[in-house]
Amino acid sequence: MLSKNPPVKGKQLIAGQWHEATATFESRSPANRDDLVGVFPSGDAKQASDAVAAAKSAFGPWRRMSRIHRAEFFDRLAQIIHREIEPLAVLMAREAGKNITECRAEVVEGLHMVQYVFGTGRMPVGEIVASEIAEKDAFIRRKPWGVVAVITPWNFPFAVPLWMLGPSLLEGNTAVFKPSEDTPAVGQRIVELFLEAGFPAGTINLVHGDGTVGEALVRNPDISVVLFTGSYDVGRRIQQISADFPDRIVAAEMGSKSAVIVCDDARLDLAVSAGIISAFKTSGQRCVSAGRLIVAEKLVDAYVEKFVAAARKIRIGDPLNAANFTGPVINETAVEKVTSYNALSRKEGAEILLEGGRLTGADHKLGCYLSPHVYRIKHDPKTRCIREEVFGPHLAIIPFATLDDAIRIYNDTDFGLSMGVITENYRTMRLLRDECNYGMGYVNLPCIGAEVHLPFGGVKKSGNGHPSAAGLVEAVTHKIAWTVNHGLEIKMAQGLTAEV
Ligand code: UN1
Repeated sequence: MLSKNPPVKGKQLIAGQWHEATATFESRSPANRDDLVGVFPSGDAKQASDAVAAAKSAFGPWRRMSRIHRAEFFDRLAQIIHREIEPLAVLMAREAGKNITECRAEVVEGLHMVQYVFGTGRMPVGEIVASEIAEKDAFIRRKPWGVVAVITPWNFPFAVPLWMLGPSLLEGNTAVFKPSEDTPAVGQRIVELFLEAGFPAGTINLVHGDGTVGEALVRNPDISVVLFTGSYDVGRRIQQISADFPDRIVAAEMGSKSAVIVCDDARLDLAVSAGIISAFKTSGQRCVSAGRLIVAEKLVDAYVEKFVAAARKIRIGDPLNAANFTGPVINETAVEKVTSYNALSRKEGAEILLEGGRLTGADHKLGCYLSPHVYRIKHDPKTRCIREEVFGPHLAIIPFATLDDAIRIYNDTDFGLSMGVITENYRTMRLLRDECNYGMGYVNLPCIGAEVHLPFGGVKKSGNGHPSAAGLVEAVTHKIAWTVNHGLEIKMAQGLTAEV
């Protein structure tokens, strides 16, 4: 599938001006390393600081604009995205290696946030609350923080940036966006669309590059909010650096070891589909992907048989062929990581049901293709392969005896992002809902597939509880109490005397 499209020429966008850089890096398709998607500037500390300065000077005029007018830029953006669904999806399939059907769905997911933000512009914002003093009106209002750093991953290179940029800009903040160095072309395209929609210069700035430029952004004292989705290690580092800035908000959505719990009354076919989609859609590279299926002992033999048969049939290949279920993993580092965890599972005593590994046939030899690795293993808290995030097609099936065991096993990781429960029993559903630690729970569904108007985020090492998507308004604004006296004399709350 060597592309005929010429490579994208990457640039930084600072204060509405495109800048080239001398130092560059390449973006190559994980489906075919000979396919050069583009060449991009490796940002440095100077560019990061110029971008923050541009966002800072655009902040005043932008926040003073009517909220409804800010929202109307998103209406124009929505119309542009509608027009661009197919080219954006094709670019994403090349650059991120996700199947074209998933890429289209992701563009639509980003569009949903833009539509949500536009609609929110005319919705009530803040609250009017009672005061102890009859003559006083009291309000809870929201203010934007200032400059937001948006640091995003390659696995959702379109939707996740829009989840973050949408609410940030609607509320009157300005942004510096650093897309993943694995998907800079999609990142740059997003910014081009914002410019076409007429967002004023400096409201959105773009810096390409690796962790060096990300770190320069995070160290900049003029950054008020960092919105981050990515690995636990990077998120933790952002939190540590940000501890020096007492009023800074870091909304970090990090790792996971999500799971689907298949109870003994589950409908088998539904449970198998939920497991396959949760574990292997996007080649297991969603932050919400299931690394574990926790299956009732009574059902596990029948489940394993059907599940493995279905997993064998998964079509892996060219992301631009809609008949394939999934594409490659993102890069060589991912191939190495997943294969080393596959080997670890064997070392840790797993019964291998489907041996995963690199695909090297004619259709796969130029890309980073991996087949699913599935094993059965007894729960043991010391087993690393069932506790650590792998981020690839690597799956443990863990039997459980009682619901208390299922809860214990589910909670026995450092993460808590997403959970699927397959049951027909409302008591079981409620027990697992309340006793497991996660941010997003699904019943008779896979543990992937969130919608933008719901909170998105997790607990423990999965994040600090600041939701992204629609709930992000909590991170990108701060609340103020605003109290107005309509009387001609001063009356104080709590009965405090006002006489002077
Ligand atoms: C992610 O993997 O970082 O819930 C985001 C889902 C998608 C978003 C995933 N809507 O699967």
